[in-house]
Amino acid sequence: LQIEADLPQAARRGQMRLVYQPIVDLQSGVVGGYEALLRWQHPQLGTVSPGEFVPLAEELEMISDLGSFVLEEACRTFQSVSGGVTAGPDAPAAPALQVNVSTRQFLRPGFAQVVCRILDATGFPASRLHLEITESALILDLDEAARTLTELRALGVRIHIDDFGTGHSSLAFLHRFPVDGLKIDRAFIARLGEDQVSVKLVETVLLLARTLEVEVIAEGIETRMQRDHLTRMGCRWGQGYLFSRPLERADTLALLQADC
Ligand code: G
Ligand code: G
Ligand code: MN
Ligand code: NA
Repeated sequence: LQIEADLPQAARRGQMRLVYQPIVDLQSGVVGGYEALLRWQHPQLGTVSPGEFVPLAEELEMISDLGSFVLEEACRTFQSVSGGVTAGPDAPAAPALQVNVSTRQFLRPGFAQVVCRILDATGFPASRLHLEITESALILDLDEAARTLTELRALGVRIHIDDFGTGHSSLAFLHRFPVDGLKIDRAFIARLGEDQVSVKLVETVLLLARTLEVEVIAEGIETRMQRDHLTRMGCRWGQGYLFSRPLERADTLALLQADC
């Protein structure tokens, strides 16, 4: 497989880059954060999706290096803009940086130490770093997950559950593993106008989030109808093509600069 042969050198050859998708307050439109999304620009194959190469990187035991590259690049990029700013008491909160962490990367012993080292090296504030993990990261190895979560929270890093609703986490899990936010999978958002079950599901997640006092982000919002529906249901945060596609680094920096 060509991607298997080329993946080990891809980052070193400068073929890996991050794009950043804004996360907005659905009422005001104000940007509250950005999700970093990895892109592989392959010289022959064009853009290869992380959906394809992240599982491969996990199999090839390369996910820790790739994941560290992502974390460091994202933190460095954000810190390069907001680093020198001392916010006054009335200043709006600096935007969060959401970074995806694969299950194997999360469960690898020493992951929290890697995060700690990158925060130290870049100077990026832990409280602005929100890691997105999926439900499987919590379920596959309960002890390691509990240990890592505790260590990350001690650093002040926040944890969001990505693709929420598609995995197997139960209420008991959310109780045992305290997290800071849930991202409602875009499959449910896509069906909001079409079936009542999706509406009920989204309402249930919103209620759950309110009860647990965690943030909710609705993913994959593509239409005003979806946005309005979510706003009426009390969802605060949203992300999707309606607001913005993922932005190149330079465009992200320009937006961040304007905020500072
Ligand atoms: O951006 P796109 O829709 O192609 O992403 C496809 C999948 O890859 C999504 O599940 C997304 O969470 C994941 N992904 C995107 N960027 C990263 C990354 O930097 N690290 C990991 N582990 N997964 C990522
Ligand atoms: O699994 P995760 O939620 O991290 O995946 C995020 C992926 O969703 C990114 O690859 C991003 O490109 C994609 N995405 C973001 N907004 C939209 C949208 O409005 N519609 C669709 N179909 N995909 C989106
Ligand atoms: Mn994500
Ligand atoms: Na998702």
